[in-house]
Amino acid sequence: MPNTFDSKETFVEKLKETTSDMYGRDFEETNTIQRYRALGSLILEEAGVNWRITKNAVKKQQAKQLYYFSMEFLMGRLMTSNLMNLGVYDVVKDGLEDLGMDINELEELESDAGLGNGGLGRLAACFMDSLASLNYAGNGNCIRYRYGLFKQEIVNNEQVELPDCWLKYGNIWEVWKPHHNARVKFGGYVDGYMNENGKFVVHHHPDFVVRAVAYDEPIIGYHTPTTNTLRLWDAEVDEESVPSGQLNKYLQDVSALTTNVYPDDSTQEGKELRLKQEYFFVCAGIDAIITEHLRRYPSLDNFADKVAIQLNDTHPVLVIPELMRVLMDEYDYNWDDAWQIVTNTVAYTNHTVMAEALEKWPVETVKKLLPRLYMIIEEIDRRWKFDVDHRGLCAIYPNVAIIREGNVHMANLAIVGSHSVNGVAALHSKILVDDVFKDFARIYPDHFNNKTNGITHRRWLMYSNPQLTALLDDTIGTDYKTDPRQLEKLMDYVDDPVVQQRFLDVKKERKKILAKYIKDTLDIDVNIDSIFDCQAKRLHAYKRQLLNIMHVMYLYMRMKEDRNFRIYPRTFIFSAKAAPSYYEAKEIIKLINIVAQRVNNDLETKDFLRVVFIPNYSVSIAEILMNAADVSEQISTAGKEASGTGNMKYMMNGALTLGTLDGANVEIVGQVGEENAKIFGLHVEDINHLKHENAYNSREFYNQHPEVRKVVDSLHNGYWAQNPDEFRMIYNDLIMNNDEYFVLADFNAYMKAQQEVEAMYRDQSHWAKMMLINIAKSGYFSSDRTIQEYNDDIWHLTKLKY
Ligand code: 26Y
Repeated sequence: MPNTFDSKETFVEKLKETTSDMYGRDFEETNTIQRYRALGSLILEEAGVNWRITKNAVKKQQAKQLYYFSMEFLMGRLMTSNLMNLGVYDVVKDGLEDLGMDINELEELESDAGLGNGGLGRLAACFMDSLASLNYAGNGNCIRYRYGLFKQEIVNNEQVELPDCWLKYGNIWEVWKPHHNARVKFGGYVDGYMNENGKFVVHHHPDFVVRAVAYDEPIIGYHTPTTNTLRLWDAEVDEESVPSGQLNKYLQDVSALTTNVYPDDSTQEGKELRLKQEYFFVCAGIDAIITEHLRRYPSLDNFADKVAIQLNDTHPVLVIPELMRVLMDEYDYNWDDAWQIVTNTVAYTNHTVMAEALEKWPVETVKKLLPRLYMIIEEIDRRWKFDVDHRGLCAIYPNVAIIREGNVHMANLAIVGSHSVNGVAALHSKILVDDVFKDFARIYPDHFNNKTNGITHRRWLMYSNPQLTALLDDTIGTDYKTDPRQLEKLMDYVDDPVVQQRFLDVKKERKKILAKYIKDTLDIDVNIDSIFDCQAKRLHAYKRQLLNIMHVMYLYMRMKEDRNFRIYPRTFIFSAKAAPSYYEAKEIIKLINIVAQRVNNDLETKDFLRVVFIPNYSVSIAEILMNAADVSEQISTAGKEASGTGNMKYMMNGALTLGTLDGANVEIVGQVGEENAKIFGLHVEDINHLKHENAYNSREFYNQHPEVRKVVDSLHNGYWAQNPDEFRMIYNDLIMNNDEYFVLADFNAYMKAQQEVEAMYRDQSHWAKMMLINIAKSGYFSSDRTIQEYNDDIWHLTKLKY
């Protein structure tokens, strides 16, 4: 029998039949949602074949597997990526056309899986794609949140949060696995006794027990059979554990565990629910790994040879005490042997140096919710203290303590319990070693390493930018698809005027697509011949969207004052969600929207200046925004952005980086050369110096710089809003609280850099050359390279063979 995707004819037949069978009506009578779901089931069926092949290969080759534990997976949509990775996109597209349907229509029906806040979650998704595409057995482990991060609308210039109902039409990729389940126990108390062998036998009497149930999604590699698994855990009732007379409360508590993504990537709040979520998916994930291991091998002695666990930041750090618990309490290991296994298995990635985002939990909370794990954490800490003392370093112990001043410091636990600690860009990793974790680095210099982030060039170039892909295929062939470093071949063409023009045309095509989206959703006309200047990322003070909008305010005010001052037409595009309780960030969103309204409606300036705030930033919006950009704004305070990954997506699609020497920007400039990016602003050393010497006074700075003063004053003198208190928080942060993120300090340098960008853009041929160089050098930032490095240095998996 021919396969579904062998030809468009077989596909059409199969789709009609499946749709009819699923919905019990003639195909012609079915609606698009039904057809979409039927298509999903066909793809899943196809993936299922490879899923089985992969699982058998893992078994037969006794392959070591990676488990990527992450609280967040920002997968976005999977239809296009799955069809293309399977190599059947054109068959489906043509078949649907024969049925009078447009594939885009079905692609658009899919909701983004927005199970995350931002960079860290999207990184996890890119890693999944690279692992499978490189033939490594790599599994994701997370929570099946019923609602993604909130949906953002802008009402009266302000952010409003609405639920993100991503499961509205179901999730066509998931397979419910009720037989994969685990009991997760919380609260209560622990007792125990010494058995005849002198071993302490532990009994946990929990007061809340839920059942974790697995939903698996196939992760389909690019043109290879390898199909890995992303496992999302749902919480269900445990029928035997309903406290008597408290059914409703119990049901609510179970449900709350998986209701939504904790919508915060900045502030540390003692939210018990988040800690429960963390333990929930850790406990279930470990249980499943152990069960699978024991199905394959006689004992857990070789666990660390067959399993690698990567912690995506500290959110899943409970893996360390949980694995200790299981090994000791359930499989009778002694402490030292268990500790060997745990530390050889686990590795930790840090994604932030912001003090407020380094997780710490009150001892009381941990004790109350996870009494047995707390005992183990205490013992880890006790032995760690002993170890540190033994090294003659008792003076530094307070800096490396796991439990200190009534809190459990999760990063410290992660470092002590891992064999590898990495940052996500060279500069960030250096800051970890020199500053944030310097005392640990003294003790364990070999544990620290860098793994500069990457992005999957399949989604972010090949699938989201087919125009550029076609042109690359034409110009340098297709090797770069499996070996992204081959993009470098484009260097032979950077001076070729014909090639330059064709690339400029592609960029214009992408700008048109974004302009149409802006028109359709916001009813704003933008000029595609203007410079598209984009900043899209979570809203956070350190990312300094404020610096960007203050510069826009400056340009507008200056054009209003001086008829002779006119800029090259520019469209400033913002997109950003703010954590719901992060008021300063929300005020900045309001400021951007108020400025946009004024500027876009001013007949005198609107041919030169447009400001657009695209609501509800998400993976799908990034897919049309990044590749339309001319200028990529990466303007964080130096030392604060661990890496950034948006910067890489822009670069790969030929935008110029306008940035500070922060995160991976440093490496982007390293690749393209200083003349092919625009770097400005204070360096980390400058900022450290200013801080240590107490040498920065933002008020003085404001007094001395008339341009800065004018913009700051406009925040409260009625220029933008009648209410003088509208932007009070922003004003206070800048002037009263000494401008923690050095916005004013970098303002003049930023303004000058922007002028230089404009001058460069005016020379289109030169601009095209820079754009080509950026694309040519972007291969380094493919997550295939990143994953290869993780594997070479940390995981040591062997590629699956078929
Ligand atoms: C503690 C908790 C509330 C929390 C939740 C989410 C803390 C942090 C986060 C998320 C952090 C995050 O997304 N970090 C970003 O990781 C990217 C991938 O490594 C980096 O590129 C980016 O610079 C960093 O901000």
